[in-house]
Amino acid sequence: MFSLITGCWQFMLSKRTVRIILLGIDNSGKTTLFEQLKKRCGQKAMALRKIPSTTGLNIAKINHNNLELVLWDLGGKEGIRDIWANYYSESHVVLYIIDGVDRTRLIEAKEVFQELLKAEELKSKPFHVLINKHDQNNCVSLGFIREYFCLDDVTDHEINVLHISALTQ
Ligand SMILES: Nc1nc2c(ncn2[C@@H]2O[C@H](COP(=O)(O)OP(=O)(O)OP(=O)(O)O)[C@@H](O)[C@H]2O)c(=O)[nH]1
Ligand SMILES: [Mg+2]
Repeated sequence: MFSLITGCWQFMLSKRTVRIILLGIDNSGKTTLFEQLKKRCGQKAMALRKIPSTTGLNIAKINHNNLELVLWDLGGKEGIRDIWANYYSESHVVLYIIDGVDRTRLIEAKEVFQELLKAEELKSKPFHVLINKHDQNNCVSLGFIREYFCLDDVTDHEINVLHISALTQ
C-alpha cells in the first residue's frame, strides 16, 4: 500500500514537501489508511479497529527518501465536508477513498467525487481513487468503479484507480 504514496513520483522528484489530502465520504476508511501509513513509517498510530469518526482534520508528517510527506485526513460526514475546500489549494495530490463494499452509498461517493473534479483549486492535480475494503469478497471491481464514476471521461486530471485494504495491508 505504501507504493500508492511513493507512486506520486512526479511530485516527489520536483518538491521537498508533498502535501497529500485524503478525501471521501464518512466510513470509507480514510483515517484507517492514514493511521496505517503512519504505522508503516514507524510512527505511533491509533489501534486500527478503534478509530472514531473524524470531526475535523488529522495531520501527519512522514519523512521518506529525504522528502517530507504531509498527510491531511479530513472528516467525511456531510456536515463537515465544507472544510475540505480550505485545503485544496495547498495540496499536491488527492487520495479519494471509496468504500467498495457499501453499494448503498456509491451514488453519494460519486456525487462528492464529481464536485471535487469541478473545484478550481484542484484543477490538474493528480487523483488516486482508492477502492477500499478489498479484503471483503463482495468489494466492487475496478472496472465497475471506472465506469460508474465515468473516470474515462475525466480529461483534466491524471486519475489512477486501485484496490486497497487499509485495515489489513
Ligand atoms: N473490512 C474493512 N474495513 C475497513 C477497512 N478500512 C476501514 N474499515 C472500517 O471502516 C470503518 C470506517 O473507517 P474510518 O477509517 O474511520 O473511515 P473514515 O473515512 O475516516 O470516516 P470519517 O472519519 O467519518 O470520514 C471502520 O469500522 C473501519 O474499521 C478495510 O480495508 N477493510
Ligand atoms: Mg476519519
